This record gives sequence, structure tokens and C-alpha cells, in this order.
Amino acid sequence: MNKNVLLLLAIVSGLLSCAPEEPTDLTQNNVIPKPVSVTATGKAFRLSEQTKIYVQAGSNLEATAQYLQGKLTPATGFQLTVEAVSEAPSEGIFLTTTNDPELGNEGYALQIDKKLLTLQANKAEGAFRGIQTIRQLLPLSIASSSVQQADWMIPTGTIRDFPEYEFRGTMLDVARHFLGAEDVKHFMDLMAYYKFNVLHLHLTDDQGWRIEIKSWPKLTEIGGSTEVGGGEGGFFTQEQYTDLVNHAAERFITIIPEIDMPGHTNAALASYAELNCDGKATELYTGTEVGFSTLCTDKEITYEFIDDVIGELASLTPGPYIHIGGDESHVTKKEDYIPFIERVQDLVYAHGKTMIGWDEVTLAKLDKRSIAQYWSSAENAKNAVQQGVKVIMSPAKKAYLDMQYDSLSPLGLHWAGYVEVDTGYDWDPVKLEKEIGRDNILGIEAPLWTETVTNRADMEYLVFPRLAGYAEIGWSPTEGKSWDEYKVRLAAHGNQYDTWGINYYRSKLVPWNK
Ligand code: TNX
Repeated sequence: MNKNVLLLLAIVSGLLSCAPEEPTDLTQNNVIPKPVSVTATGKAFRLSEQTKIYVQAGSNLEATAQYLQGKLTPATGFQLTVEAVSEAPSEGIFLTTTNDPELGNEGYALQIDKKLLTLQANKAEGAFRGIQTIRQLLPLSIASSSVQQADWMIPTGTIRDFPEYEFRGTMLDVARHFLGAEDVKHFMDLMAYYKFNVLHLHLTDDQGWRIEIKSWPKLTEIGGSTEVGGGEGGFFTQEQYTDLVNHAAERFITIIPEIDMPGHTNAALASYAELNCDGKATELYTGTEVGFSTLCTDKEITYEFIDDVIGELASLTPGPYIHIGGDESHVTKKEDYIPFIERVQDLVYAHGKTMIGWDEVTLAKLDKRSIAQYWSSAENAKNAVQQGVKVIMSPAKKAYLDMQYDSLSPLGLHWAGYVEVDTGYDWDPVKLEKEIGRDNILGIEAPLWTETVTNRADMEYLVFPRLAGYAEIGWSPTEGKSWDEYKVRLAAHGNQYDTWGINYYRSKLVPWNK
């Protein structure tokens, strides 16, 4: 045998002996949203029984370290105790703060060496986002809630990552069908996995009023008592709402409460006769039509009511925003609608919050701090830009989680078209309307309206896997993105959904792993 053959044999036997194969190329990861930059150094870091999670003493990363431990313990079965240290350790996982302006509030840097994995961020928020990346770099079975046999490796290298948009949201309509606090928390846990930072709760509509207002108790007693289809409805007590706000805060998610007005108000109009122009309470409504209700815009009691509602909500909500809806007020005359929005806008600022409204509110004169949410009218979005008001991009034909995937989808609507998984992923907020440029865009939001959604499984089916795509649009740089590359990463997330027992749409366009 000559030398070359011997060498070849040595290599082959070497390869065979080190089974299972080591995934040592960090650039071959399935992380969603795709990180800004990744370099690989070709070795592997291993979690073991002995691994500890260290956190820089005196930093505010302790809770984040505990969260990481909570995510890694069930599947590995390892203790992974959290310990504060004043100097960088030589091995284990180390969470530490840094001062790195490019990373901003939510960015992070990962340095993965054979013995030591270091996560750096300016803020706890950034460390939290980085932990989602660590979770996604580990073998898929890390998602399991019971102990799994696996080689818990992460390829070595570095990741630097930070978001494109500061506002990356989703919305849940808990008014059409009520979804309870446990479902909302479950949804937030999944949002966190994808680095979302805003949850907009559509709390009121024609079919239901879902938030307790102590000064107007009939809103929930009467207005919360049903839903689309005539089911029993429900509402969040203020305590439950606070619990949701806290759950969100632990995940660095801002809750935006929406009270839709002057249209979409039948539940309020059925609860209090005095809010109607004719002084008669309406019937409760359980259908799915839109645009038939309006508050009486020229009665003073209407503004006392709104002031009370916004006041209670503002004091329960630590985030900076109150959403006032303003959409589809088809039975409010334009000359009534505009002063109404302007007056309500003043009330929002009087309670120390920033106003957000659906794109129709741009017909009114907006405060420069106010934000318009584009959903269908380019004209309205342009009004916003002309007024110097920032826009949240939620184009129905791309970003509505309640649109059917295709004509066979058992759930969802299709008034804005079908939104297959590739359609939901493959668009750029900056290229949608030529008048709306990058500087006008605060971020993106994917709303889930619930006319056809009655429970958690329905919600999951419409949300997954599209949610992952919206996360990537909001977070990752547009350059170098492609559906063909993305769909392979998404396939791996299908395995996570299987492990979590999530009901997701197995689109034929995605090369699922099994
Ligand atoms: C339009 S989007 C609405 C909602 C519906 C949704 C259904 C918007 C501001 N208004 O009232 O639930 O379509 O897709």
C-alpha cells in the first residue's frame, strides 16, 4: 500500500470512530430570525452534567440566567446551577453585560468556544433575545419537556445580532372569540422564542368587551357575556390583565391594549343605553359583519366614558401605548369621525400615553408622536407620512394571520387573499408602498383576528408556521434573504412544533423533516 492509501484509510477510520457526527459548522444553523452575522470556528461546545451558568456579579442578568436554566433543564436533565462571578470563568456558560453601541437595547453577541460560551449584551433584554438563539442552536430535542438522550453540542464560532426594526409585534383579537389568559401566555412564550417584543391585544369589538373597567361594570357583565357564534365569551379581570402584563414583561414584551372606537363598539352600546344617540341599548351581537356600530360622537357622556376607560387602562398598562382602533367606522359621518379621533387623541395624551390607531385615523390631524397602523389603505398610510407620523406595517394581504393559507384551509378568511407560508415571508415592508420609506416605518405587526378561531388549536394552526416569517422580516437584514434558504430552516422548526404539541399548518412548500 502506498502512503496516500494509508492516509486515506486513516481518515476514513477516524471519521467512522467519531460517531455521532459532530455538527461543527456554526453557519449551518436553523436560527429564526436569521442572525445578522455568524462566523464558524469548526469545533463544538458541549453541555454536560458539570456545566454551570455563570452570571456577572452585580449585573441585572440574574433573572435571564434563571430563565435559560429553566429552558435547558427539562430535556438535558442537568442541574446547570446559576452562580454570580466577578470575573469571566474559564468554562461553562457566562452571561455578561457590555457596552457595545451597535448592539442597542436588544442586540447580543455570542462567543462560543470549546469550553466556554459567552453571551454579552448591553441590556437584559438583549441577553434574553440571545438566549432564544442558544435554544435554537442546540439539538432539536432540547425542546422536549422530558429528559432526552442527546449529545448537547453547539458548534463553535461567533454571532453578532441585533434587530432591523424596534417594533416587532403580533396581535390577538380576544373580542370575536375570547381566548383565556392561559392561551395568551402560551402565545407569548412562543412569541419570545422568535424575539417579538410587542403584543397588541384587541380587547373590544362588536361581539365582546374583554377587559374589566371598574367604573363601568356592565361592559363586561353584559358586553363580555357572549362572542361570535353565541358562546359564553368571557373577559380579563384587571388582576388577570396585570398578570398578563407581568408575564409579558418577563419576556421583554410590551402589551398594547386596544379599545376600538367609534365603530366596532356594539358590545359597549349593548351594555350602556346612554352611549347610543337614541338612548336605547342595542342587542348583543354574535355575527361577523363589520362597520355597523358607532358611539354617539356628539354626546358628552361618550367622552366621559372614554376618559374613564382610557384612564383605568393607562394605569394598568406600563407600556407607552394605547391603541384606539378607529377602523371601519362606516356609520360614523366623516365630519363626526375626525373631531372624535382628535378629541380621543387628546385624552390618550392626557393620560400619559402615546396613541396608536388603524390607518383610518390619519384622516384626522395627528400629534407627531402618534402612530398609524397600515392595514389596507395606502392613501391613509401616505397621510401619515405627510403628517410626519410613523407607521406600523400590517398589510392584510401579507401579514394577516387570519387569512387562509389556500382555498382548502379549514380556518380563516380570504377577503385580502390567500397567504401561503411563502407569501407571508417573502415581502419587504420598505418596498410595499413607494411613499412609505424605511424612515417612516416603526416596525411590523402580524394580527390574528378571530372570527373563525374558537380555541388554542385553531389559533396555533393559523399562527404556525407563518409567525416565524414575520419574526424574520422584523428582525433580520433584508439583504441575502431568500425563501429557498429560509424554508430549510423553517422545516427544523416543524420538529420543535411537533415536540411542543403545536397544531401547525404543514404547508407543501416547506421540506419538513418527517
Ligand atoms: C378587518 S383590520 C378588520 C377587522 C376584521 C378583519 C378580518 C381592521 C382594522 N379591521 O375588524 O376582524 O378585517 O380579517
